[in-house]
Amino acid sequence: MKIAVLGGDGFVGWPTSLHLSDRGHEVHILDNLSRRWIDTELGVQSLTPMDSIQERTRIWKQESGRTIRFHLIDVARDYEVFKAWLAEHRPDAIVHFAEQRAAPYSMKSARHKNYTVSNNVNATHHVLNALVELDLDAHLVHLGTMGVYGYSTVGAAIPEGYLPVGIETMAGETVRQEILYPANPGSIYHMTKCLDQLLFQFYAKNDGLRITDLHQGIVWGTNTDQTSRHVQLINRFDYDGDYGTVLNRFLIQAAIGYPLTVHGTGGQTRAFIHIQDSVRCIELALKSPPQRGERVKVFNQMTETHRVRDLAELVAKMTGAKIAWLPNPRKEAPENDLVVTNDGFLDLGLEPITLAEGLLSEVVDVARKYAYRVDRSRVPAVSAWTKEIAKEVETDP
Ligand code: UPG
Repeated sequence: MKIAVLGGDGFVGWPTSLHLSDRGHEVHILDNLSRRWIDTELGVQSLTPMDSIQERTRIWKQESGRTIRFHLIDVARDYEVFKAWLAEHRPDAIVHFAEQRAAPYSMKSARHKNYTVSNNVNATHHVLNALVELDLDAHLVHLGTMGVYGYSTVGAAIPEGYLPVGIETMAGETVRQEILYPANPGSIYHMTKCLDQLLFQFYAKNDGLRITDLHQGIVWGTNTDQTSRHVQLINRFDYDGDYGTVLNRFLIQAAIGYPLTVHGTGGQTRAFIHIQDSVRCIELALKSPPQRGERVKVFNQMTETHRVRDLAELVAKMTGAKIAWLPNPRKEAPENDLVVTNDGFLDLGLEPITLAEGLLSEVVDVARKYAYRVDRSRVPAVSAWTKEIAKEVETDP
C-alpha cells in the first residue's frame, strides 16, 4: 500500500512509519515538525538524542534499503498544499497522528487551549474534506484516545466505541439502538478527540468515507524492532511535566533519584499499551478496513489497566526509588475502576507485551543510559486544570 503518515515525526508516528516501511509499504511522512518547535518553546528535549527527520530517513535507507519520503506540510494550516499533495500521490491509506497530544500542554494557558483546538480539529477536518473533494477512497486510520470515554466506569466494561441502549417510546415500547459511547473528556486535548469522533461519524454517514478510530491507552516504552536497529533511529522519550506520560516519567525519575511524582492518592486507573504493540495495532487496523458506507470502526487500543499508585510502587520496588504524594494539578476523579473491552485486536491476533516482561529493560537500557540528559527542573508537572487548583498547588507545602 501507499500510506501517508500524518505526524510521522512524533512519538508514535515515527516507529509506525518504520514498521510499515519494513513491512514493504510505500511510506510518506507529512509533518510540520511542530513537536520539535514545542520542545524549543518549553525549553526541553527528548531524553533520547533525536536526529532530524531527514537524517532519520537517510539512516533507515542505509539500514533497510527502503525509502521513506518526508514532506514538510502543515495539515491544519495549509489545506490547499495538503490537498494538492493528496491529489498528486493518491495514497491507499492515511494514518493520522497530526494532532497536539498532551493534556497538560493543552491546559497551560488560553493560548495553548486555542492552539490545541484549532490545530487538532482543523487537521482532522482538512483530511476528511480533502478526501471528499478529491473522490479519494483512502482508508483513514486515526489515533484517538481512551480519554474520550472518561474514566468513570459504572461497573460495566467500556465497549469498543458504541453502546447498546434501549429507549422507551411514547407508546411504551423499547427501541434498541447503538450510539457512540457518551464522550466525557478530561482536558481540552481530550475534548478535541471527542470532536474528532463527531467529524468521523458525519463523514462516514454523509460521504461513505472509510474510517477507523483507535482509542489508544497511555503508551509506555521507547523502542520497537525497527527503532532499535541503529542508534540514530531511536524514538523520542518525553519525561517533562507536560509531555511525559506517567509510566515513562516514573522510569526516568527512578533513574535520576527523583521521588516518583504521584498526583493525589494515585488511585486513578488508566489503560496502557507498549509502543511496540501500538505500531502492530496500527498495521492490523490498516489490514482490516471498514467497507464503504459502514459506520466508523472503533478499536480500544490498550492491553492492560493499572492504578497510578500501583505503577509507582512497582517501579519503587524494582529500583529503590522513593514516592512523593503530590497535590493533583488536574481535575480528575481521585479514585476510579476501569474495565475495558479490547477483543478487536486480540481477535486479529495481537499478542500483547506486558509490563511485567518489558519494564526492567526499559529502565536499564533507556532511562539509565540517557539519565545524564535530564534537566531536573523540567520534571515537575506545573499545568493546573483550573485557576483554583493552580492556587492550591502553589500554596501546598
Ligand atoms: N500522573 C501522575 N504523575 C505524573 C504524571 C501523570 O500521577 O507525573 C497521572 C495523571 O494525573 C493521570 C494519569 O497519571 O491521572 C495519566 O496521565 P498521563 O500519563 O499524562 O496520560 P494522559 O494525560 O491521559 O495522556 C496520555 C497521552 C495522550 C493519550 C492518552 C491515552 O499524552 O496523548 O491520548 O495518554 O490515554
